[in-house]
This record gives sequence, C-alpha cells and structure tokens, in this order.
Amino acid sequence: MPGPVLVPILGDQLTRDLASLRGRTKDDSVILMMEVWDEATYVRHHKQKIALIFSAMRHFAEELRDAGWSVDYTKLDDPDNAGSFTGELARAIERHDPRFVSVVEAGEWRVRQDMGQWADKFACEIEILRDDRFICSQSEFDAWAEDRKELRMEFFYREMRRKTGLLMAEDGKPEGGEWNYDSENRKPPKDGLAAPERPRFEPDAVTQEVIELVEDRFGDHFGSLDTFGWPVTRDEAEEAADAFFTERIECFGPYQDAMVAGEDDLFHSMLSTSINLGLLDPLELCRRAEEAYREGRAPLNSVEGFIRQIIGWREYVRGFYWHQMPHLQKANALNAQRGLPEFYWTGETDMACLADCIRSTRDNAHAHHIQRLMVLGNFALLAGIDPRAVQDWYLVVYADAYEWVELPNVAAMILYADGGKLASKPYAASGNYINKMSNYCAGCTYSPSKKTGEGACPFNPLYWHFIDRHRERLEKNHRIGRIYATWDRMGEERQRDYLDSAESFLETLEPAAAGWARAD
Ligand code: FAD
Ligand code: DLZ
Ligand code: SF4
Repeated sequence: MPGPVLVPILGDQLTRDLASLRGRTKDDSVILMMEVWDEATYVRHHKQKIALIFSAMRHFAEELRDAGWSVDYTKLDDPDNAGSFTGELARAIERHDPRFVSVVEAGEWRVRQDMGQWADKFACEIEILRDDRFICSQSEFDAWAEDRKELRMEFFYREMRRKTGLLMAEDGKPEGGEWNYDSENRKPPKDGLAAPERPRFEPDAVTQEVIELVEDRFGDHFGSLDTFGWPVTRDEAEEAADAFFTERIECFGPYQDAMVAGEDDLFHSMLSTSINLGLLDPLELCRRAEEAYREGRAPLNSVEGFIRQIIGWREYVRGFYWHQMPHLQKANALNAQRGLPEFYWTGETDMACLADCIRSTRDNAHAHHIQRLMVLGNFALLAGIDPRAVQDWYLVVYADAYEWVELPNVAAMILYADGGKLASKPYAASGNYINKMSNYCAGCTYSPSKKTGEGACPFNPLYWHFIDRHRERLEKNHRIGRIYATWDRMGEERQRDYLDSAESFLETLEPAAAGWARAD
C-alpha cells in the first residue's frame, strides 16, 4: 500500500486552494503544519505577530479537519518538536512514509534555501510548487525587469492593470483617462478627523491558549498582547474586509497620507495581516474595490489608490525582492552606520510624531503606511541608521512583516540602500511635511517652524545634514539635485548652523541595547 502524499503548509500559506492542495484528495494526503522555534525566534517578533500566526494556523488546521482532511499538527510546546521545518519534516516522513512531499515554495529567501536542500536530505521525492497566489510570477517580473536600469513601480503597475483588466475602459485606456489619481490623495487631516472603528475580534479559546503560550515563551519580546484583535480565520478576515468596503473605502484615497495622533487606523483597510497569511485573496479584494466604484459607492481616486497598493506595490515589491536577493539584505549605498536609537523600542522621545507611531506599533503591531514611511523611515534615513538594524526592527515589530515585503520597503524605499533601483529619489523630508500632513506638531515640545538651535524640530537640521553629506551621489539626481542650489544660496554661516544643530542632536541619541531584535 503506497503511503500518502505529505503536504506541508507554512504559516503564511493559509489558503484553501493553495497549489499543493488543489490536486490532492482527502484520502490520499496528510497535511503537515508545524509551529517551530526557529521561525518564532530568527528575529524576536512582536508578541502579537507570533500569536496571530499560531492562532491563524491552529484555526486553519481545525477548518481543514472539519472539511475532512487529515492534518498532522505540531504545537510549539510538543516535547518532541524538532524546532525547525526541516527537523519536523524529517519526523513526519518517518511517521507517514509518504509517496512524495508536495509543498508550495516559501515566501522568504531564508526558508526557500532550506527547502532547496530537502531533495538531497530525504530519500523521498520533493515537489516544490510555484506560489500562484501572486498575480505576477517571478519569471514574468524578471522578464519585465530585464535590461531596465531603473525598476519603477508605476510602469509595472500599468502592466498589471492590463493583465487583470482592473479599472480598464473598453477602449483599452485606464478608467477615467489617468492611470494614477494620487494628486487627489494628499489631503491633510482636517480638525477632528476620525474614522469608524475597525472590527476587532475577541480572542476565542484557541487564541487565548496561544496568547498564554506567547506570554509564557516570548514574554520579553517587544509589544503588548492586551489589544489583540486581529482576524484569525477567513470568516473574520472577510468581516474585516466588509467593514472596509462599506465604511472606509470612500475616504481611503483622500486621507491616505494623513496622520492623526491616537487615530491608529484612519481609513486604511487594515487587511495586510490577513492578505499576507493567505486568508484573503488580493485579486478578489481589488475586484470588490472596483465593484464599489462601478456601483457608485466609492470614488475613483480611492479605488484606484487601493488597487495600486495591491496589484502595484505589493506585487512589485515581491518581484523586486526575488530579483534583488540575496544582496538586497546587505545593500548600504549611503554607507549608513549609526546604531538604531533605543527610543525605537521604548517610544521614549520628545518627538511627538515618532512617539505616537512607536506607541501604535507597540500596541497594535501595526502603523499605517505614511507613518512607516515618512516618520519612522524618514528619521532612520536622515539620521543615517544602519540598514541591517532598521530591517530587523521592521521585521520584528509589524504583524504583517515577512522579509519578502518588509525588505524592499525598508532597504530600497525608505533607506535608498539599493542606490535608487526602486525609488527615483530618497523619501527625505523636513518637519514641514509632517506638520502639513498631521496634527502631531501641535502637541510636540519641538517647533516645526524653528529651523535650528534649541527647540527646533530635529527633522529640519537633519534634513540638510543628509542633503549635505550625500551631495556627491544626489546632486546629479534629476528629482532632488535642484535642492543644492537652495543649500548653496544659504551661505556658509547658515549652513554651519544647520550642520552643528544636526550634529548636536545626533549626539544625544542613545543606541539601542543589544538583544531587542535578535537574541544575543
Ligand atoms: P492599506 O493602506 O489599506 O493598503 C492596502 C494594501 O496594499 C495593504 O494591505 C498591503 O497589502 C498593500 N500595500 C500597500 N502598500 C504596500 C507596500 N508599500 N508594499 C507592499 N504592499 C503594500 N506591508 C506589509 O504587508 N508587510 C510589511 O512588512 C511592510 N513593511 C513596510 C515597511 C515600510 C518601511 C513601509 C514604508 C511600508 C511597509 N509595508 C509593509 C507596506 C504598508 O505600510 C502596509 O502594507 C500597510 O500599512 C498595511 O496596512 P493596511 O492593510 O491598512 O494597508
Ligand atoms: C513568522 C512565523 C512564525 C513566527 N512562526 C511560524 C511557525 O512556527 N510555523 C510556520 O509554519 N510559520 C511561521 N511563521 C511564518 C513563516 O516564517 C513563513 O511562513 C515563512 O518564513 C515563509 O517563508
Ligand atoms: Fe515631529 Fe518635528 Fe512635528 Fe515634533 S515638531 S511632531 S518632531 S515633525
């Protein structure tokens, strides 16, 4: 009697029609799911991130069992747990003596390298299937990227619009005549701007058990579990999506770049954790957004903006990751060497914008895009923080963080560490930008209008310090090069004032103690 087909499903592959499940029948397959120490500790993930993944995995296993599948599930605290995917697969092969193993390729370089060794390690055929939950395959991305010196999302995005037909008019032109409506999507927050509460899901018995496990085993990791309310099943994720499509999508576009102290979600969808786990299908979400537009429930600028984030940015960074790995991990074009300041972990800083973004990150394992980009990221860029330290931080603190999506955003988008392959210029900004797009400055001890010296917003001198120290590289950049004319017009005394102010501020930064992101 030939053994079953063994189907390992990883923590971010919680999709009912995953490629490895599609061709299988319930009586000839055993599904293998593994909570393993290696994955939970390769960085010291935020407590909510571990709880979310374990809870979603346990619920998914339960659903599969209810649907008649045979699921072999190893919990983290199983005394025989081998601690790694490879170790657990070895044990499962011994238990089940499978005909062959069928697995969907891992999303991250680290795990895919291990998977690549399985065929040599095990006396059993290993079938590794393409992850077809992405709209653009890697070969398609590579073909698009070939011979391009600069890989710009905007052009890639147009290809994805044509491929999916999303927001395309019958004449093959983009709906409304433009590909991109971002110019309508930069509204500063008006006084009292608040969004409807997103649904939060009360932890059930399965999630409670996982929360206790996480407190017990990972109690000293960053973050709080008190506010855990993430969707952990497909049904809950659908409910979260319903709430977005009925209550928030209308204002998603206009206030996409707005920031309001204490308003952690605003009109963002808050769906990234569910999409990345595999609970929601990204293309289906885009179709729902388009439907909202076609039925007159949401304006084109909101819907186009949402669709671009998904079939544009999300697909693009995934293609970029695999195109640029493994050297992207070590890229440091601006030679940034400073350690990560301790306040990224404690939130203890007088800079009100950073303090609020870090508080939201600690409480929710989430911050919205513009907070990640223009506050937390902008500071790391201007202060010259070592990309490896920043990458680790982002990978630890966000519940939606997997290296394939985190690394391009951090190394290439915010830090320009790839030297400009992804972004046409560094996203560097002074306090003026944050003041315009948020209400943070009103509650800050610093003043955004003060340029240097005591009480000046630190982003102001840091901005010019950054511009000055990267002159050689940036002066020739057609999008930022012109700023040097302004810098030169200031004259030596004013320039010295900026540089001294920045340097005095940088000297006050306490570097983070070792051990926050990775075990010593
Ligand atoms: P919305 O604002 O509602 O956007 C809708 C969806 O679009 C998101 O759910 C997400 O799937 C997708 N999306 C939007 N922007 C991006 C982007 N730049 N890259 C990829 N997908 C995008 N997103 C992650 O999923 N994981 C990460 O680890 C991550 N790290 C980031 C680090 C930095 C420095 C920056 C600037 C952005 C990062 N993002 C990451 C992208 C973005 O910030 C989050 O996807 C978004 O904040 C999630 O919240 P939301 O679901 O409410 O998004
Ligand atoms: C992030 C994560 C964590 C914390 N733990 C597990 C785990 O114990 N088991 C598992 O299957 N997946 C986990 N994950 C998600 C994986 O890191 C992710 O699926 C792969 O790294 C994708 O390459
Ligand atoms: Fe942030 Fe500067 Fe505004 Fe303070 S003044 S909140 S540091 S931008």
